[in-house]
Amino acid sequence: MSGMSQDTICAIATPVGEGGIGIVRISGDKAIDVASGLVRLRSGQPLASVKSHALHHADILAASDSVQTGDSSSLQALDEVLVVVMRAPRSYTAEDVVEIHCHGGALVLQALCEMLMRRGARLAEPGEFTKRAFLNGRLDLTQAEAVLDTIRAKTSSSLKLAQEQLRGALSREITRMRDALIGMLAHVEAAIDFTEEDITFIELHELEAGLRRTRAEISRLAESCREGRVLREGVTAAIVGCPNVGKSSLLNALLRTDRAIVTPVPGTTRDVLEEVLNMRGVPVRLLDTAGVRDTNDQAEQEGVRRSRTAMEQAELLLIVLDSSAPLTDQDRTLLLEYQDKKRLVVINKTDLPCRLNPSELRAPQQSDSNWALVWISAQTGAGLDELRDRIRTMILRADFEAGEAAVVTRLRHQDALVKAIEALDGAVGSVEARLSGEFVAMDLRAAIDALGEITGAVSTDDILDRIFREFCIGK
Ligand SMILES: Nc1nc2c(ncn2[C@@H]2O[C@H](COP(=O)(O)OP(=O)(O)OP(=O)(O)O)[C@@H](O)[C@H]2O)c(=O)[nH]1
Ligand SMILES: [Mg+2]
Repeated sequence: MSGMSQDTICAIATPVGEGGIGIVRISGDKAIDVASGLVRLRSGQPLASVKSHALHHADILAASDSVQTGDSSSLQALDEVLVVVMRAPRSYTAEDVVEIHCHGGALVLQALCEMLMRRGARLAEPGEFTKRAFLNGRLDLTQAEAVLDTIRAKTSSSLKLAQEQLRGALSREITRMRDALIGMLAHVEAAIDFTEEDITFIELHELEAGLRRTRAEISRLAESCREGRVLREGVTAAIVGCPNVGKSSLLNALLRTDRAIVTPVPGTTRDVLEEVLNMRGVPVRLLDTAGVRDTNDQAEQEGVRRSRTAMEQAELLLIVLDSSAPLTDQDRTLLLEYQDKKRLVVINKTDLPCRLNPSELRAPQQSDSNWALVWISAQTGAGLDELRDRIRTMILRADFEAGEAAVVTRLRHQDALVKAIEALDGAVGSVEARLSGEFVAMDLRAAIDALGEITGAVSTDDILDRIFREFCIGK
């Protein structure tokens, strides 16, 4: 991998399709050289001598390959552009970078990239610009991941979290804990070398306290992973219930559009409909499903089967009941299912006279935080604000605020933290058992490496490939 970073790479950095501007990005030792054959500055200056980090007005000249006269009359203007040169190390990749800002159209950008490749650049792999930024020490791995999270953020809370991480909040925390462990390892190793009397009691005592303190800090950070992932990835919530209770009406009311078909005929919805919405800062993937009932209609049977699949996928079920009718056996069955999931019972149609007996709707346990009940009218909008609040509190800890403390947002981070915790447990065990310092040192090293994997202080090609594969080309 490191050999490849000698290559000069290029890619279209903006989305495909029509746009006001489209940007082609070139990075590497030969970036300026590769670009200068195609870019003719209006000022007449050669590209190699222009001021760094400034925009220059230019034309892209497309030469047919056979014409090598260098005579500008045989060259054709491909587009009028702005060019910026960012000399190493003050660029995103810390290499020489040239960005060419064209008019945004697929053809121009494609043609430009092809010409750059003919002049010796190579098409960048997904995430390769960011990977170079990492390999050249501009970003650590958590920051590289935060670049992707910023691009993908769906709510302002997820964006805030990504920005905190990009500014290094998580790396600082990890590095601080890792440094503490490295300090302890140095003491243990010194004691091993100084063999005649092994480690003294007071040192052991301090060591054990230090190990326990760092273990507690790591475990607190690991606990933030659920919240972090909810904000980064969102959660899936399925709207389920018997036919005609108002599931599709609820989806429409939450989205404030007529997304789903609503009719007074039971069995209207067949396919699962999916929409993402921002629920008080949490991205929620909302699934509207077919009403569950026994039916002979084949299409409806398939719809019910899909509802089941949606219920299994979802972390949260919004179980909709119709308050204007008594509970049905089907309702009762549904209320008893999926007790391992978070369940919010939504009693709809409160604008109509109530014929439902609420005493039948006891929570499995009154204190269960995975169960709640709200009364709403999808038609008038009554109770929808409370519903939104409930959804948020069911999926995020009440006191959780993005950007207050370092937060872990990926399973990759959490897996590494768990590895570190297990290693520290081993180290504490060895200290307690008064085993040789070698054992303590071995576990300490494992914990230090696990933390290092998060920031990239310790990394393998395999880890890097997995991370950067998720990126798009041009980032
Ligand atoms: N009065 C009143 N009627 C409602 C309310 N919500 C839905 N309805 C009506 O109930 C009927 C069924 O609504 P839908 O949203 O299609 O119900 P559904 O649960 O999606 O039904 P299926 O897709 O057939 O399972 C429609 O006539 C709606 O107008 C409400 O809050 N109040
Ligand atoms: Mg429906």
